[in-house]
Amino acid sequence: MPKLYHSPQSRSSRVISQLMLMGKLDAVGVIFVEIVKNDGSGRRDPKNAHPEGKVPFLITDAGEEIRESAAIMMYLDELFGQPLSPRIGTAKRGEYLSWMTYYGGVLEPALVALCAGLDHPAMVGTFRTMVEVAAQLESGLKGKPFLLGTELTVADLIMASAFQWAPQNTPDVPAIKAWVDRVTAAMDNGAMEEFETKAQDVIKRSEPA
Ligand SMILES: N[C@@H](CCC(=O)N[C@@H](CS)C(=O)NCC(=O)O)C(=O)O
Repeated sequence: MPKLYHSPQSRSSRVISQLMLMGKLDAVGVIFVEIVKNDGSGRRDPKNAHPEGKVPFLITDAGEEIRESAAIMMYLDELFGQPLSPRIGTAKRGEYLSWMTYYGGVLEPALVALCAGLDHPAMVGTFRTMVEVAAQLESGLKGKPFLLGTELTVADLIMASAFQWAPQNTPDVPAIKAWVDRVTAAMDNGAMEEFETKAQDVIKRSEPA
């Protein structure tokens, strides 16, 4: 059984949402770990196998280590028969891969720069800003409910997660707001809340005295 290192209300939560949507949460061993938060609270958990103490982190049945949310989410989708992505080799797979890597390669840096109040020519030249990200999203969503068309995919889960955490950063574009709401509505939010509460309890109980 693959092992997933998870910390509640973090970037690994979207992997849990994905597993729930695929009905495969029981097929993965989830290990709850603490992480250091941006405000300095928390701690690096010695249980966490991630080389930098981050989450998510996945160890496959073959013992291979996978880091980065996009890689983990694509791996799990493929492992369980691709219920949440266009089949490999078919139309739209390229578009799917583009959004998956656009998330970590463009959206996250642009969003972090915005949150940090960073306006540097090297950052803008390399990644652009959330203004361009919003324009790309708006054009990508034109005439369709989800990024790839009528079906929700892992690309929607990872791209929308940025705005589910920090709704104040959602671009003020009706089509983007409606899409984030649609992705949220497709998720099992009740089960997710219950799972995160349980994870928090387990972590609290295992904290060093
Ligand atoms: N690019 C990575 C980022 C992972 C990441 O930074 N995760 C945060 C949780 S939201 C973390 O583990 N922080 C703990 C730390 O930086 O020590 C991914 O998407 O998987």
